[in-house]
Amino acid sequence: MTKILILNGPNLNLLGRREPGVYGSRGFEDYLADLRNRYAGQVELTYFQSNHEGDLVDKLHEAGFGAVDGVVLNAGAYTHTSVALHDAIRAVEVPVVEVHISNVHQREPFRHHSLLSAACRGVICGFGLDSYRLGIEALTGNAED
Ligand code: CA2
Repeated sequence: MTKILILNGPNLNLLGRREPGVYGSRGFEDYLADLRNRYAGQVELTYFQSNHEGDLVDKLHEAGFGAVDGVVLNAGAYTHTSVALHDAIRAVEVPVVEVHISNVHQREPFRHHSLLSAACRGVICGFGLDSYRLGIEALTGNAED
């Protein structure tokens, strides 16, 4: 069974409770239950969220040397600031797909640049929570090269 870690960064614990116009009205744990049902028997999904940059780096290290087959990462605002996460993504041995719920390119200019994209296998943004499913599809080989 393919193992995938979904890693969420700062403030994503607030999904469904604030800013529904940008991020939708569903909490992540609720969506995760649907994803687990969808991939039952095929993909084992583990989930971790933190508001702390170092915790996200630690989790990438823990997962990224064979504990999982790939990582779907929404680093939240750290996407735009974190050299530490860039370095961690480069350091680990498993592919990391960067995802965003919103289309960051339609938003404020400071969201247009990602420090992580160059280190990631690919980037998916703007499809709401479905961005995570698309990230899983990419990692499980359902997306073509
Ligand atoms: O669109 C995305 O997924 C983002 O990664 C979300 C980040 C933002 O800083 C990125 O530029 C784009 C912010 C996540 C904050 O999530 C909230 C959820 C509910 C209420 C408030 C914030």
